[in-house]
Amino acid sequence: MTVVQVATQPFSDQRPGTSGLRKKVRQFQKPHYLENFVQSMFDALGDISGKTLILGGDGRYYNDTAIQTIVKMAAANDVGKLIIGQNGLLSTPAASCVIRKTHSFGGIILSASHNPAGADGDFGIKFNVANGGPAPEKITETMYQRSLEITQYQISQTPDIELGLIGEQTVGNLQIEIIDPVIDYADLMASLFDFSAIRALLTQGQFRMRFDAMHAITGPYATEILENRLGAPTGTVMNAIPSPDFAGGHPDPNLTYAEDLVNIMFGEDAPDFGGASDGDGDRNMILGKHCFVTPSDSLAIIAANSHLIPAYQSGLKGIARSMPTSQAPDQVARKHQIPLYETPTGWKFFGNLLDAGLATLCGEESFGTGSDHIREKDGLWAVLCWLNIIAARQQSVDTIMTAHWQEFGRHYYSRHDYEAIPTEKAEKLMSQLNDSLFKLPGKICGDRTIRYADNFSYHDPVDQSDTEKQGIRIGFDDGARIIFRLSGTGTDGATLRVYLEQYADDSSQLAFETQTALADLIKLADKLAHIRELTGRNEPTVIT
Ligand code: G16
Repeated sequence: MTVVQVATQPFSDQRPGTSGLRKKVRQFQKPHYLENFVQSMFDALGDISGKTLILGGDGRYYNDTAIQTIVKMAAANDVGKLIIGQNGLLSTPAASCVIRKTHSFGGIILSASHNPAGADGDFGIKFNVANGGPAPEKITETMYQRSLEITQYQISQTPDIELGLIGEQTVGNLQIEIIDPVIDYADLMASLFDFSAIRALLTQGQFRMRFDAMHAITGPYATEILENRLGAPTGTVMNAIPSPDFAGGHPDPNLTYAEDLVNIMFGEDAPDFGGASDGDGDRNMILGKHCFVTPSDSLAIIAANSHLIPAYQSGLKGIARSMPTSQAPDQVARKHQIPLYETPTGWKFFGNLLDAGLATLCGEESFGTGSDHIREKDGLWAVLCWLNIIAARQQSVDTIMTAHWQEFGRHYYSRHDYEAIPTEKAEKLMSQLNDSLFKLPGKICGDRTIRYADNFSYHDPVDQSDTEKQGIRIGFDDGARIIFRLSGTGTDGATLRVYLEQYADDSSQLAFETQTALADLIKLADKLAHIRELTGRNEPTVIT
């Protein structure tokens, strides 16, 4: 095997964001761009010689090209073995599952999540560590620092490998194993849930469901689990064939982008249950007949009903949620007398809590829910949680959700996104707001008084690390909150996210339309942050 050292120059924009390095495909296609980052990653990981890594992605445009490059670089950098999903496919949760099952050193996952794909779309690369979870910031920061000083990378001059061929191959001393991307994950799901109760629900009564794979990675996983193993009728999984550009769509499972499923679930003769997942299979959306479950409520409801799911029957150690996620799960934690952890946005912050056995369930408002079964959020797992709960309770989504609000109160919740704002404008808005925080506590705003205003910082109880400036929180005396932060996953300018939350526990106050219930807070958010004035935008781009 011939290894060449290729001279290169650093790129200044390779700092990983909330979840790895995400850029336009065109950026990744620039000469040396991908190679520089991969070499920086290998260098930052220390001694990788002889180690086993998992490799796969969501199948988007450039996935297979990037895999062939990474294989050649892994061979040149003395990696011992690569375990690769057939045709280069592995959903993010499946990659996490396989890293853990094979006790690998880590894994390289190629995905830009729900961001659109294709030649003009986005691409991404992230590294997951041995626990199966996203690399913590100290590692991603080392990768970035390395990327700023890199002068050469190593690559082998070898033919492309056969990505379609299950079994073993070699590239020099590097062993390659191509695996079925679905089986290990499907087996793990079968070990967590009451598959016979779900099978009975899906095959023996009137219950009907649809799952929207949005032409992305979960098609094969959902077909195997829901149709083949659980007996749901063929066609239950829609948009099931993954395509490199997600059929031109935007596989973000929310009310705006999962339009096909939303039309079915809010249409005439709607099925009883609808679920969807995103580009790489870690996000989820849960719908009932003519109703939508917010991700924050979904986490709270799964937690409150977790005793019905075999894997969680013996109780939860704790619940963790990201700071902007609504406080609905806090109510459940309080009642069940288990700890509730509030972390910064980013699944990587849950890893330590899960590893240390402090939390069992985790969730984020950004359509992410998961548990200690892996170290990523998991779209199909969330769908199976709901199916298991419905099978056990024999009640509709709507009935379960309404009963939950009656018991715990309702957290009206919405996120307003202002996408593709020029970065300087977004930064100015955040810094002005930040500078005004000290004078906000005690301020009266209509019927409410501001109780606290700060920029969230997190102290990790396991590794004692501190993470600062994770979003501006303004909390009111009635439990309402407005949160402002800039997204760490966008690829076009800056995205301002405004999170709005209001609590109601009076049974006459539980059935309002969400945006109506939040109307006062929406106005207040604009007043406090001068959104219209500073961004020139009159309304959000996306409301979830
Ligand atoms: C990623 C992270 C999540 C985070 C989300 C949104 O999700 O894994 O933890 O909540 O981005 O982050 P931001 O608000 O910074 O854009 P995914 O599904 O895109 O990998």
